[in-house]
Amino acid sequence: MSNQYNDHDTVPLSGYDAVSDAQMLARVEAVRETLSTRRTIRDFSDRVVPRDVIETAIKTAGTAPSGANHQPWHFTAISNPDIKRQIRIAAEAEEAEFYGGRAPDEWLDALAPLGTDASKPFLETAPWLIAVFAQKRGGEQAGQDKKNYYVTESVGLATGMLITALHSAGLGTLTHTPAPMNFLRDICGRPKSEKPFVLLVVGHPAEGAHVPAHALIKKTLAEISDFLE
Ligand code: IYR
Repeated sequence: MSNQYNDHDTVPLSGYDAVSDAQMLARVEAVRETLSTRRTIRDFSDRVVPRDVIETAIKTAGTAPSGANHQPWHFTAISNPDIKRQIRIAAEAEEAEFYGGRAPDEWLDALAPLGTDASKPFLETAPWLIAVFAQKRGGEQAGQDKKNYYVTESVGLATGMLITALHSAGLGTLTHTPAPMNFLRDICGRPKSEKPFVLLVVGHPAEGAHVPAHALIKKTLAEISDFLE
């Protein structure tokens, strides 16, 4: 092991202060309120976002739980206009095929209320794109080549935390998934062993941005949960 710990070493848990039931409820309600205003944004401002905000959001994502703590993710943050343009061109080519016949009617029907099409100008307008890659092999330390576990679950959890961090900072995001996304691996110079997971578009919402009204409607607590007490 090349870290400072031996196998089975433990350290005292920190970061969990004793919290009353009332405080707990107030805290979780505050988080619910913050996250309930998150909307998927497709209309971005070109306002510059400082790199250290993006770095801190990625660091936050990097604290996500993962199979055997292998942290099977890589984040490529792109603000370079030439690279954003390359990504837009490649994504729009995929989307043109998708909307032009590859997608089954049922899928296109499901997307109709969103009003999306093959045009993706936000890939150039937004100040940052974050390409998230999933690593089939890796390990607890960078540069290792061991089998990773629960890769999709782990990268999904990290991406959720990334979106949460960016929203908490006041930024808008779009979880963009042109399919297939292999072009991202080539443009970002990532190895074949990594699978593009999602392309996150990040920036301030454009002034006067609109979002689909129907997506405000969320399933109720009773519809998404049950309690076996
Ligand atoms: N990737 C396409 C299509 C698309 C698919 C789903 I599922 C969405 O929720 C939204 C869009 C696009 O980005 O337009």
